[in-house]
Amino acid sequence: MRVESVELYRYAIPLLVRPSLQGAQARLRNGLLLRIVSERDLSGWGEIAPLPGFSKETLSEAQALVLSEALNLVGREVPETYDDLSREVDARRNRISSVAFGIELGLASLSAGIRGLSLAEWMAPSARTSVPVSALLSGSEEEVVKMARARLNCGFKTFKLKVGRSTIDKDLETVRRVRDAIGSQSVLRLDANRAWEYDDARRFAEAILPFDTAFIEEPLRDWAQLKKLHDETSIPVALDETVSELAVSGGSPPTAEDFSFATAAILKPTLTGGLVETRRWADRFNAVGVEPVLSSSFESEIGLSGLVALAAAVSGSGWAAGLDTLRYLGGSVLDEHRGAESATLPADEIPGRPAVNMNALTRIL
Ligand code: OSB
Ligand code: MG
Repeated sequence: MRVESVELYRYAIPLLVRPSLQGAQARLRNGLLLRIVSERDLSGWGEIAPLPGFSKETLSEAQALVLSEALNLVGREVPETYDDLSREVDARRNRISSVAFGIELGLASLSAGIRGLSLAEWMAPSARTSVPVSALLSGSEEEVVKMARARLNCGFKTFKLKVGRSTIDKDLETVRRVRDAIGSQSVLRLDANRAWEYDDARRFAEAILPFDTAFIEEPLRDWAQLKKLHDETSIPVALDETVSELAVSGGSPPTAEDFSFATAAILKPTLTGGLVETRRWADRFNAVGVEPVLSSSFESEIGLSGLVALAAAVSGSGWAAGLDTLRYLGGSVLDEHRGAESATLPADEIPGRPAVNMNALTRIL
């Protein structure tokens, strides 16, 4: 089956959260949707949405590359299997992360749809059929405590709280109140987005030990001190920004093995080289005992469907994925906003014709 045509659309949706202190100040989430159409009028959708403050590339850089690459797809054979896609990726190593993700997702969805398979099953026959999601808590102390209770009542069992945006003492009080709200049976994760110098991180790490946190993402401004912090305090740490940096840096950067002291590695395919490369990172981390945790970069429903599938394909142990982000978008690219409140996302849907709201999009190709 060959690719007959490609279409490219732009969206802009209000973003209701600030992903990091240093990062995006933007109030709009801007991105591109790619539709790859094959013979028999079947299609696969992909999403290209660099996240300002986290992505290396800008949206206009990504757009220029997608325009040329998308036109190259026309007339080409749709990859039959995941291994075919993986070989194609090897043949073009120079792609930028968000573009790799979007094109691979479009091709993978098209191929899965042609074969009547869910995207997760197309990627891995042993994939799970649904993915548990971690509730993302962001906002003022009162807001996150209220949100934690509401999410607990929706069935969420894992919670991730952003820290490092206030004083350490205020953060500690928020952690205490959130732990109190979710009870001792829930899993609590923290994310500091590299907020602290070593001494502050160490003080925080020692003070939160009684709250039984599963891990803290990126407590330190300098990743090179993570192991020392872990060794001195025994706090479980997770990598996030560090993985994205490794994934897009040249030369001979540290490898997954250098981080075997970590509990988890947060993997965001829009930032870590696309679907195929991210799955390789998941395998590398799994091999050294670091749990891969798939996570979103505030993509729309189209990108999120790919993240759910990849999470279902790689996370054998069933840890919750960081995919509770639709709720922070003040709009949708689909006719109706759906699934934003559920603690588990289905991974067994066959990619068909997503109900994309064409009125919300601007066509550029
Ligand atoms: O810091 O983990 C982050 C999304 C975009 C950019 C950075 C981050 C995030 C998330 C995603 O927090 C949600 C999650 O991981 O639960
Ligand atoms: Mg993080």
